[in-house]
Amino acid sequence: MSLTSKCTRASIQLRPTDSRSKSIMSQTLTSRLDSIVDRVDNDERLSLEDGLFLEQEVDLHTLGHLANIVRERRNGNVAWYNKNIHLNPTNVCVYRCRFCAFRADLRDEKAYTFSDDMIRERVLEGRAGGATEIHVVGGLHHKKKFDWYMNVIRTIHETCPEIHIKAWTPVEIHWFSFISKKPIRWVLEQMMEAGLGSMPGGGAEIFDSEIRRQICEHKADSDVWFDVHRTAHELGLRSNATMLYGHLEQASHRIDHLLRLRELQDETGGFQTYIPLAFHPENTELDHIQKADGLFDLRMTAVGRLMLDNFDHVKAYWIMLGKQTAQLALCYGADDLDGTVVHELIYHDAGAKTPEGMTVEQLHHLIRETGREPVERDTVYRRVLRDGSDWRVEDRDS
Ligand code: V47
Repeated sequence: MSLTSKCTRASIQLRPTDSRSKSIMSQTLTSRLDSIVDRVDNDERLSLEDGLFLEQEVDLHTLGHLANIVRERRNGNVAWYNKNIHLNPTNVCVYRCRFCAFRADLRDEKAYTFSDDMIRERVLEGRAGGATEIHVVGGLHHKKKFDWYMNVIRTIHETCPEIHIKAWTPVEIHWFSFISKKPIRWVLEQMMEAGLGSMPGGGAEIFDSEIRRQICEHKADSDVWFDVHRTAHELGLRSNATMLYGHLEQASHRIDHLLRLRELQDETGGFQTYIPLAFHPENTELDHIQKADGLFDLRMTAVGRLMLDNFDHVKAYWIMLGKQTAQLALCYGADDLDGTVVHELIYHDAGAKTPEGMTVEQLHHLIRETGREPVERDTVYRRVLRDGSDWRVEDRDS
């Protein structure tokens, strides 16, 4: 195994000044890596210092090798995917996150808001294509009352009760609590009654308060993000978690972010999947930043897999990574490619060049090319048995 020394980044290692100290340093690094390898082999927890070491000192192939051990231990050779459709009911948003290309002001030319008929049409399109899930997130509209957001969920559920509704981030739930003047728990209960099935992982960005202040000031902070997920888990909802990387953050912020996720997962066990998200700068206020490259994306996938020892799944969101990096990610810790993803807007507004959706045949081809076995899942990772657009979930005991 080889080690890299990236001296230009903030580093936990001492810089060598002569050949003797170089050799001492190399021994120290090697024994540190040996200790990590042993712990990964024995399914033991890695520390904050290990996380920084992995990020800064360990080469990508070694990272991938280690992450793949964890990936295969949890998911074997399976690569999960689902048939899903996206609905962003409005892009009008009171917040002005600097990384966001999707949002619009009330009177912007590109501002839009879905009517009930448009929502129904989207859901019926999903049903006709055999989607098992609808992923719903959007802006926080200046003029819409809590009931409008409730109506989005109710309309979807009434139109197609069998489709799983994965909707709203903690940022939205917090906003609903603010406009309804009701507690978070009440908001979640109302949404569940209307048809909410689980929550996506968005709105996490980077939990560090100083970075958060610089990229999304005013929006719900990390305490709120965790409070909403904790409450959702207590109510029996499963949820996902993301991390937005490749903007103003440093390695220490990323490892801190992962450890905070791991801590809540120890407490509740309610997270299903971790999704590392690369910042796409086009059409944002941070467009001077160069997008992270594929090698860095793989690094983030692998480090996430290694640090989040209590998460079952790591997603390679192909829409964001591009198809080839997403394929490689299946050998660098990821076990899930997300889905057919029809009508994605958040990444495409920010310059993503990937298609807005993929067919099941294309997903199968992509997965099989990597030597993995494609398995369709529903939102809560039950195997889906499919006959065209008809589907049912496999009994877990069969
Ligand atoms: O929270 C917004 C990110 C997230 C940009 O749970 C951007 O299954 C990059 O959470 N460049 C929303 N990222 C997407 C999300 C998600 C995606 C796929 C699956 C799941 C899941 C969740 O997208 C936001 C933010 O972190 N984002 N703008 C941008 N310009």
